Amino acid sequence: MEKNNTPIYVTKPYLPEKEKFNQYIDFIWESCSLTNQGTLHNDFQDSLREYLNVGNITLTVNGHLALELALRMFDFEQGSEVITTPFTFASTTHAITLSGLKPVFCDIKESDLTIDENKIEELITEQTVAILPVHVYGHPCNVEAIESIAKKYGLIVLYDAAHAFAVKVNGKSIANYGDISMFSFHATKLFHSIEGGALAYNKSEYAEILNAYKNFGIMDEEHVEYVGRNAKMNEFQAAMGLCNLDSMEDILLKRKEITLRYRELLESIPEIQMFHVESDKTEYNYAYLPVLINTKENREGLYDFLAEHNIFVRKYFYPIVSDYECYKDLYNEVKLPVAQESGDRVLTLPIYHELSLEDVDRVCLFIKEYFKK
Ligand code: T4K
Repeated sequence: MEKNNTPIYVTKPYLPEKEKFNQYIDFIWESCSLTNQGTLHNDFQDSLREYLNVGNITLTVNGHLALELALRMFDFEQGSEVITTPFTFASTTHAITLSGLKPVFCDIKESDLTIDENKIEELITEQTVAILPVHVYGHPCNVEAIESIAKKYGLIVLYDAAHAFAVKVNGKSIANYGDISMFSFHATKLFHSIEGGALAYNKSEYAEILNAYKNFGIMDEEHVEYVGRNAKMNEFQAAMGLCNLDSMEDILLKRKEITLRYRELLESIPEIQMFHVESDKTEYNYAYLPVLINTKENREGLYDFLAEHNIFVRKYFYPIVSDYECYKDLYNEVKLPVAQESGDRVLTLPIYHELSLEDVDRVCLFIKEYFKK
């Protein structure tokens, strides 16, 4: 095999044309408005509202604080229970815990690794106030089933849609499901604003309070109505977001092309299970390239083998959250067999705009070589 030692990481941020970004930078220099809901912030908010086809957008400095703001908005009684998935990034569970609420873990489905909607009802108690599912890797949860459970029990649904930018279900933007959806615009996401996040929702009465919460609870110069945080997105972040939003079509096409190449090359390997979530019902965003390896031993072996060849894949999401040092004592008794096994077998392969099909071929050649041994 030809030796190519250029490192390939799991992801690489998309960067717009420097010239285009510089035009926004010139504008910032001229206006000397750097943060606190400036012109670019407001333009970005409007553009996102249109792109996501949703009633309201509240921009934030990152996705995690957006989740905390959304949880705070509902003023849940401290200690109340929130049903969520253990198969996610630390942020989802930490946001619940840091809000003084109790995460209750529900197992996931092997078919797409999202929360198992058939296991939610058995976890509902008098203390349950909300469901916080994750559209993990951009795979949409069963939004209809979750909505009907929430309606039946009077629960709030807050989606962690960190990975689900541009996903559509039943022809509708995913931002229209649940009470609020949180999107992350971190540099590692298919669409980013360096760091950044947004809350998307259709109830306009949430806007005033969320906008106050992200700015210390300040209503105007003489009135501070809420105990708020500082979670404001600045003008440089908004500039990057505005630049990148124009490239979405190109970004999605490129990621689809990469995904199809991986499928073509890997689907015949019996030790590897891939995911197909796009359908008549679902427009997917190709945000990640997760695969399940047949055993944990092979997952670890393949991870190391690829690293030896300068290919740095990731185990998103291992360990599952209920096994973190900070949570495991609380969840000893909780059985989450599908999440546990998926965490033991998952690998996310490199996918990013700049990744060439030759790079994909190189990754797949090494994967094939590993399984030949
Ligand atoms: N909910 C979910 C489900 C999430 O996945 C996340 C974030 C959140 C909530 C919270 O949203 P934010 O508050 O972050 O907006 C990364 C990201 O930092 C994190 O945003 C993301 N999820 C998580 C899944 O992945 P790390 O620690 O794995 O990233 P890191 O720094 O190891 O980067 C991965 C690879 O990307 C590197 O190997 C190289 C490349 N890279 C990264 C950065 C930052 C670059 O080439 N350039 C860069 O600037 O967490």
